[in-house]
Amino acid sequence: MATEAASVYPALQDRPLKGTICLFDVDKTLTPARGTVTAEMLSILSQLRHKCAIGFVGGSNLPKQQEQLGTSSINVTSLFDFCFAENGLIAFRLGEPLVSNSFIQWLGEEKYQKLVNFTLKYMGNLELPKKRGTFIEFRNGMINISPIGRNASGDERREFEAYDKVHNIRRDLVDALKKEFPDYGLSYSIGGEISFDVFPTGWDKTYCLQHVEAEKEITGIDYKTIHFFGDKTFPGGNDYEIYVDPRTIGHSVEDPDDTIKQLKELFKL
Ligand code: M1P
Repeated sequence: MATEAASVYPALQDRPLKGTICLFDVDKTLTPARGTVTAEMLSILSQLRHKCAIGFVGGSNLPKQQEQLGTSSINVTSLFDFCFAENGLIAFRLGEPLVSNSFIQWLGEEKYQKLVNFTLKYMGNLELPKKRGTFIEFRNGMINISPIGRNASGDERREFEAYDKVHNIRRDLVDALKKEFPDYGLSYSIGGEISFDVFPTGWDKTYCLQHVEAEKEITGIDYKTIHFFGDKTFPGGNDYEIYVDPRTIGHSVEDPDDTIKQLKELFKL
């Protein structure tokens, strides 16, 4: 179904800006934080897709991107040429899955359990205004750690985020993990409101660029112009590495309205 939907667009090699691709972060770039995409944004993306290739690269896993960008009848993988969930560890090209990579295989069970046990003990000693459930989410390419728990409601999320700004709960836990496991080769990224991601160093959003570069071998398209749009482009933000990567042209956005504004100016939409 996803491949059928993609067929209403010109083939990648027939787009007017053939060597250009636009990659987008999801939260606060295409949608409000953990919110859903607007019809206006979908329309702009569709217009852009007639000119060049488009893709998203999000830290979250694919089910969340499906919730935020797709609908019950529209598969998110049909809306973009390239879909990169978990920074590209889970990837789709024209609706078809690409090779994925595994955090647990990379780290190994023994080290993983040490990391989990340390984290759960640390969080067990925290006093917070509220705690909910799912404190560690095990994903394919990373783990996501949340001191309040991923089951927090919208209001509870905002309350935690405000509390964290004052008490630095996430920053201190990241520091403790770095100190405890200095030789694990892991990176820590505070990309959202209530959690942070943990993944092997190098498996940040630049990971997805290898799939973009591989297009040379598939259709011969050399994506020489790779635009990236994201809101967390500052050092420490989860868009930083790809934003400053020499292979991309980085665009920092305030929110989805700003993304639309910048796209209209850049591509005359
Ligand atoms: O896309 C940014 C982040 O979105 C979520 O963060 P939070 O739940 O803390 O707002 C998570 O899915 C996280 O993995 C992701 O990096």
